[in-house]
Amino acid sequence: MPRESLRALQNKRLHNTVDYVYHQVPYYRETLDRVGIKPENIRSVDDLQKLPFTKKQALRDYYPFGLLAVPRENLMRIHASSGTTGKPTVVCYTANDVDVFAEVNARSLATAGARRGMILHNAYGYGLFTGGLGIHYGGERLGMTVVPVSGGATQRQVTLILDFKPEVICCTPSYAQTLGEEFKKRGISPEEISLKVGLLGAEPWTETIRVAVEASLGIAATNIYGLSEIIGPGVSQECIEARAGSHIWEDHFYPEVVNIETGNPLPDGKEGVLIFTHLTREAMPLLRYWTGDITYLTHDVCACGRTHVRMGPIRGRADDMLIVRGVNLYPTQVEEILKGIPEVTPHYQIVVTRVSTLDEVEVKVELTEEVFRHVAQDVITDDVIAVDHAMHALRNKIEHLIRDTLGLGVTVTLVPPETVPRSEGGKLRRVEDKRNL
Ligand code: DLL
Repeated sequence: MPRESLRALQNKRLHNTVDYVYHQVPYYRETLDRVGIKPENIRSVDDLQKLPFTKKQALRDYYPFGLLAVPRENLMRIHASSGTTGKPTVVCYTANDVDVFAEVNARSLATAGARRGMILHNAYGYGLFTGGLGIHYGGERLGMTVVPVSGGATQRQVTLILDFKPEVICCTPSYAQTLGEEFKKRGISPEEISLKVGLLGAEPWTETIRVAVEASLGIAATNIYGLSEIIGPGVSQECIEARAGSHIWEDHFYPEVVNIETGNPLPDGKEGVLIFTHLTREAMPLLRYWTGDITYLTHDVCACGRTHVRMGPIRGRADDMLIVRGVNLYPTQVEEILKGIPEVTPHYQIVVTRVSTLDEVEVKVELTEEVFRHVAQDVITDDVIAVDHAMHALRNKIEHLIRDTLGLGVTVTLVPPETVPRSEGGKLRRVEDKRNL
């Protein structure tokens, strides 16, 4: 759709949504009344800035059904995201919302190169988590053959992939790494694996992981992004043609990126907090929802021809950002540094502790199989001093790189292959913050 037509559609849908929530959701009527805004004041997306943000706290305060714009009986589905603290965040769908959920996921799959008739190995978790069912409905809508394997039971997953020969896999990037390692252990080369493309998401990942996963599974890895509050997976998707940012399905979810401190909108290319406004949601529409995810937008024309705006990779969540001795640190920044070091794998873990008043960061970094074998060999042949030197030098190199790039002193611990925690199907937590802040 040409951008002018898209804009006209967004303006109309936005006005309808604001009018709808003003009349159906007491929370929004009160919020808009408080800032003196009436639905007729919101005629175009340029008026969005007049509206306050909706934060996650509102969903907690009105748990479970207080933000519904429809009678509870009209709900077809309820999902929830696991709250790490307290109550989960509940998200509700009417039949029409489930229809849009299927549509945006079918669109995402097609954008990644999936087609009718292909087999989809869906290893996102089924249940309250939106990943499994969202992709499932999308695959069916596109006319694919869906294998609802869900997360976990890695041995069985590998067997099913070998037997059914799916072309498409959907799972978290960390679980794709786990599967890749399992194939390798079984001595199966990437050329022998039928998979052609992966839609990986639900957690932050980097080019390092993309390269590793593509090499081990023999796929083109694409990014799929989404969050429960907006719909689940299928909010944005990288196109197979360019794989340069993820197209946001902005005819349903209107995006903005704003300054984390001031809330002011940022221009293309500038990183800030990603905000979404529902344009077609029935059960629980949200205005200017503060995702907490950090990224940037670009309206540059994409090589694939799609006109939908693109977002960059998610650097992390504003609330996942570690502040260590005053320095802001995202785990993905450490990952980007490790990428340049051939002796180590993309598997790492960051442990933060506080010794009296001082924060200490330990980065556990896994040696590659090859380097580790050399080390072991030298130890056996009694060249322990050489090993000591080599490992000391490697550790120093990584510590210096991190200090020079991030301005943060850390301790690097080199660990043997396969000793850093792996994904067992769901999202992987790469940070252990033991500070009890
Ligand atoms: O993770 C929905 C989803 C399922 C997306 C399957 C993609 C694939 P939640 O559990 O509510 O929903 O978690 C949403 O996960 O705010 C981001 O912080 C993070 N996230 C999701 N996709 C990506 C991605 C699902 N591609 C939260 N890259 C979001 C980085 C992502 N982070």
